[in-house]
Amino acid sequence: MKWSRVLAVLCATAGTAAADEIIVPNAAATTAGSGGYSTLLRSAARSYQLVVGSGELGALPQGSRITGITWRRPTWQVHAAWPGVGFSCVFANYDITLSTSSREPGNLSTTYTDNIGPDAVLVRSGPMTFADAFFPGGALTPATNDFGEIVPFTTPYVYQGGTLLLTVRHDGNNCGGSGSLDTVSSAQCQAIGVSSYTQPDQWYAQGPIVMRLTFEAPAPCDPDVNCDGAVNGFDIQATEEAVNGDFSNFCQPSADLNGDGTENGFDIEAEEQRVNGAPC
Ligand SMILES: [Ca+2]
Ligand SMILES: [Ca+2]
Repeated sequence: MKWSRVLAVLCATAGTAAADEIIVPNAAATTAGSGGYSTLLRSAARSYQLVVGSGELGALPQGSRITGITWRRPTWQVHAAWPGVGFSCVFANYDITLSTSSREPGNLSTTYTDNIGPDAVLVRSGPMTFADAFFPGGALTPATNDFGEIVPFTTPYVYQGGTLLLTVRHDGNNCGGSGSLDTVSSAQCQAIGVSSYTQPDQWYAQGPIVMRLTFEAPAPCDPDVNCDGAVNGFDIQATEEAVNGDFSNFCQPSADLNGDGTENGFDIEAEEQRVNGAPC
């Protein structure tokens, strides 16, 4: 293997975005809840919204791509795994939207559409199957249950700082069973919901259901995008090529240099500015 090839491999490995996780509320990582809500796994239609203040999102770097979500069973009493080995619960429509929130925690509108910020992304929609021990059970407070399997997003949401708003709407499941999930309070979190898949108004208070988000942090900023040890016009050229699909001279995992979720001319512009001395 040529040395240049070794360098390229090392560079690529170092820059690969590893999946990371954040538990919200943060305290839930070490604190079991004292209750549970079945809104998200209810047999009948339900909708749910949770706003999270930036104070709970310190471990979610700006520019992170959120790629999945999961929750966990409560522990105020022992709950079995849900839906249980040999069982399967299918929701025909299980729609999850992430966005910023136009309202701070404590100030959500009871009309859920008023709370959704302009950057909303429908991160998944359509049928969702929960089968076997999707959400493990068996633990009792002060222990916590393991989080469930990850519900993957088909379109990631890029977090750009500030509040985060989760909106989940489903039309019920085919198994007739509801599964409750752990709740832990935080002054930075407020949840509301409604007993419908479609009703926009008159949402009422809910407990903040503990969630764990899976995300890919943005690659550390290094303007030497072709990994030749220098920062110059060749890096701009390599960025242009990468934006056009040719990554042969580009050693970072993504050409989304400005972290807006797409690879385009703005990333070439960002690289030009960095080569000319702009801070990363
Ligand atoms: Ca370079
Ligand atoms: Ca970009």
